[in-house]
Amino acid sequence: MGSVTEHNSEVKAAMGRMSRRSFLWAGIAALGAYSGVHWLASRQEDWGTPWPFRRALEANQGVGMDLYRKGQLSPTYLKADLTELRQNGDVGLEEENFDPSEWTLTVNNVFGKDEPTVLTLEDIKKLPVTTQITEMFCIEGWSMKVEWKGVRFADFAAKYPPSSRTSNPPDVNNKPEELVRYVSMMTPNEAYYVGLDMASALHPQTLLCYEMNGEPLSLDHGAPLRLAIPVKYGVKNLKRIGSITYTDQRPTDYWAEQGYDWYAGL
Ligand SMILES: Nc1nc2c(c(=O)[nH]1)N[C@H]1C(S)=C(S)[C@@H](COP(=O)(O)O)O[C@H]1N2
Ligand SMILES: [Mo]
Repeated sequence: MGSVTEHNSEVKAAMGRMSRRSFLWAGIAALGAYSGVHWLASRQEDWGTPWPFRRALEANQGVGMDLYRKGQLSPTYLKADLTELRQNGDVGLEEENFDPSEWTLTVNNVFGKDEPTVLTLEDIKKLPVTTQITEMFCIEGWSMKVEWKGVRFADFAAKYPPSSRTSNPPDVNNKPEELVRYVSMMTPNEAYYVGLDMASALHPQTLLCYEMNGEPLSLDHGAPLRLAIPVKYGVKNLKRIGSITYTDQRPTDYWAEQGYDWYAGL
């Protein structure tokens, strides 16, 4: 934690306002940087403020959009780099008789629709397929490199668009800044939920996934559909997506409610 003492007084003041738990995150981030996650470390420098301290500066909505504008990509890997799968976190996966073949996805606030849009896995699979190998970092201090297969959230949003905040119709590909600013995703039982800034949701590496390492998702990895969002920590990689809601109000978030950074960005 030596580096913490070197931060400027603004950050120190912010630290004073943080919970012990957030402080723990700072330690974990420092540990990550120490163990050679240089990309992570440099990303923090780019943004000026290490992310665990950003909670006090959340008025700065520019963080996510910045990432989007710079076009920064998470590193991608080869099949030879894949690491063993790990399972972690089962909040929202409690239903014992959950049947993925009966599953549907509810999309709220699709542009021009008064009623929720209800989709099946077949509907999702009709969208362009993307495969990528990226690393998922759990805040507990481990990571895994996974081959994810699914559809870009950006492709999904182009087909099922959020509303615009202007009088123009939404243009997901060309004018993402005009869209409502957030996306909420929840498990079917609403026990686990994540809030995402639109820029991170539309990042080209953010995928709605139905396969990991060439196999359909298992139940404990979030079958039949989960989020892979390598610009965020593991906590945001929601398993078993039941609903997607476009909104201009910053959504509630399971771990942010426990005092963690809302962005949880890498
Ligand atoms: N529904 C749900 N999704 C979740 C969690 C959870 O508890 N419930 N935990 C998160 C955390 S903390 C991590 S690190 C990853 C782990 O994904 P994995 O089980 O595929 O390794 O899932 C994320 N998604
Ligand atoms: Mo995690």
